[in-house]
Amino acid sequence: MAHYKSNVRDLEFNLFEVFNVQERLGTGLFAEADEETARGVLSELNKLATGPLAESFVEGDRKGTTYDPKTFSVTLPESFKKSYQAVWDGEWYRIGLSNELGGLGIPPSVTWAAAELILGSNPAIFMYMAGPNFAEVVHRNGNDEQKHWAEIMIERGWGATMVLTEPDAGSDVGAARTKAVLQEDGSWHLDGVKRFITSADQDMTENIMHLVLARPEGPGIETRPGTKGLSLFLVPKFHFDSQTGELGERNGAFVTNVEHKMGLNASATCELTFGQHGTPAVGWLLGDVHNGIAQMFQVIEYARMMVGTKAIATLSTGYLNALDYAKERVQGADLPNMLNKAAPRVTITNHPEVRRSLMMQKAYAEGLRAVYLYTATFQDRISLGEDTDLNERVNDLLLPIVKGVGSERAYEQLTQSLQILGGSGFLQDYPIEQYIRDAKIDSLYEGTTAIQSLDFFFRKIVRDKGQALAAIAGQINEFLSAEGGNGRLKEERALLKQALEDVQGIIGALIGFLTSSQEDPQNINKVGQHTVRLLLSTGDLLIGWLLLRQAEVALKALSGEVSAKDKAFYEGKVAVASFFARNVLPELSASRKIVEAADNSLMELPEAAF
Ligand code: ST9
Ligand code: FAD
Repeated sequence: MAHYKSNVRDLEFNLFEVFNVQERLGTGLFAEADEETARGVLSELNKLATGPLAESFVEGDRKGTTYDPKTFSVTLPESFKKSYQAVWDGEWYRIGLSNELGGLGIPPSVTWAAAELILGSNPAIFMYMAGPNFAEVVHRNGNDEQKHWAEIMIERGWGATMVLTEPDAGSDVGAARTKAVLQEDGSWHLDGVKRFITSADQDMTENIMHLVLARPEGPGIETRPGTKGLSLFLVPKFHFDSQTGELGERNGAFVTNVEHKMGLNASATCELTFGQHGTPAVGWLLGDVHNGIAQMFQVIEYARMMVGTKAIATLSTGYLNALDYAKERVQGADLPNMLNKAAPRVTITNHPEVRRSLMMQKAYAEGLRAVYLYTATFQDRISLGEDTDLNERVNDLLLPIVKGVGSERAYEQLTQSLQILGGSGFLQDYPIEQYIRDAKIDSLYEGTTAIQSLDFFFRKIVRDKGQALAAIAGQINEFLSAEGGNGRLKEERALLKQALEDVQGIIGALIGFLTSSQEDPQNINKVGQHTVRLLLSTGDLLIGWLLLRQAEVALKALSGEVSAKDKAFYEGKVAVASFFARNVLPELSASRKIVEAADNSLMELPEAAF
């Protein structure tokens, strides 16, 4: 049986019972979609994800990609290509597109819920499907001719890449040296070596459009350092007819190496060399404007949401695989009978430590799912033009949480999923070891966790002057004062209130260090020691809050008639919210104390003492 265990019930619960996405269906850009359409998308895609897509997950890992240095080309296992074709033939790439480019007119929240199914089943497939989504960015920013190229990219099913990283420019994108030299005909010749480029070659699409950051050179062009001196160029693998898309000569962007990785082996991670193998690498400036980093961030924002959702999808299937195993595995007697050597042996779900671990996995898997879908509801509102300024700020604030917290907690909890299987978890007979290897990358690419945390504090809180943060704190306070849940969740609400105060306390302390750094510049290092702690603490606060919101909905449902299956589902919701509030939220008080007591001894220690 295929490895993937999806959770469509929980996706639908979030969409239609908690966030009430149906209220926006049938309006504006979503005029053509209703609840039935949305449920239909999830149900159809779920069949594909748990079947044909999941089937090549293992072979994609064990066989991986094959690189031929003579032809600079990458090939993929046949089974993997078959899975990719299945999702392409179903035209599922359309769900992420705007109506103008052939999208299905469903809201981002439903799109991301659907994306979870592919990302949990076979994430590399999703990544190879970047073409249409990246075409959307080309269309949004391009000149008229490039807008047509975007349509060609979608019609002809081309692949696409985002090309930033170089050996000496990883987190520090602004250190990039690849240059683009202006030619007389208005095109540019790129020269340089990029590394770690996802999907830079494959044998599934006839062409690949590389979206490349490079430093422009030419008459009248001022060379500027850092990210602001980078422009975005469109560099196709094959030249093509601008009108029809018919392929022409090979362009001079060649894959010169493919990395051997810990996981995600079906996804080709390539060194991409421009203009150094006898053929010029010809590119075109996107939109005829030198605004590369801002244009690339339109891709990055999408990709960061994707990476967080991928991590969370993997944690969810990891947890559900562990749960199934635990329900079957018989080992030892239960604790009250531990001294009775003749006591009946029980399934391991009867051991408190196994239960504790399973409940923690459930809390993070379901809590983080709620976080990314909550984030997507702001994207829904932006699409409908509702209070766009504030909703964009809130979406921006939440992205590093989806990406940074999603990836860190998923990896951490996946090791707990493996633990539930005992020694069997270490074997390739079960999918969890692959999940762990495949998910580790999520805290690294698209900006490491440290980078997410700096973005969160300096850009999304300080530069935003706390507007987005205040909007979310306002929603949490509203929840706290609403007194729902029939008085059942009183203690948990008190814990949530304390958690909110603790996160606000952490932020207050960090802002204090930042302010005092105007007098003593070293004080900013106190901030830098604790931004990851802040990011993770805010993630726990949001998870705690959203699980309690879910519990309130569940309690309401339980007060009426429900099927036996739904009864168990809703009881699980109440239990997991209460568990998280009691077992995790109190830890935020300790984090606050640690941050408030921060000093710079760590930074003053000589390197030799490490
Ligand atoms: C990578 C790819 O790792 C990994 C895999 C990709 C796979 C893609 C696949 C996609 C799949 C799609 C499939 C769809 C299928 C659909 C089917 C549906 C079912 N927000 O702070 P400053 C901008 S790629 C927005 O001074 P520094 C802004 O313009 C490599 N914009 O930065 C700003 O100007 P201003 C990823 C932001 O100190 C300007 O940058 N690499 C943001 O110069 C300068 O800002 C990384 O992510 C933001 N948050 O540079 C690098 N931040 O201020 C990580 C900045 O005027 N490093 N801007 O507005 C960083 O992010 C650094 O912080 C830095 C610092 C480079 C930005
Ligand atoms: P470094 O930047 O050298 O970081 C090393 C360590 O230092 C990290 O722990 C980091 O958090 C920390 N650090 C660095 N700077 C700071 C700072 N200012 N403050 C605090 N800590 C800091 N790139 C692309 O352009 N396109 C792709 O498609 C792509 N796909 C990838 C696929 C894979 C499998 C991999 C491994 C990478 C991919 N990347 C891609 C590159 C990826 O985005 C970078 O690896 C990532 O941004 C980190 O850069 P780095 O590896 O150079 O690490």
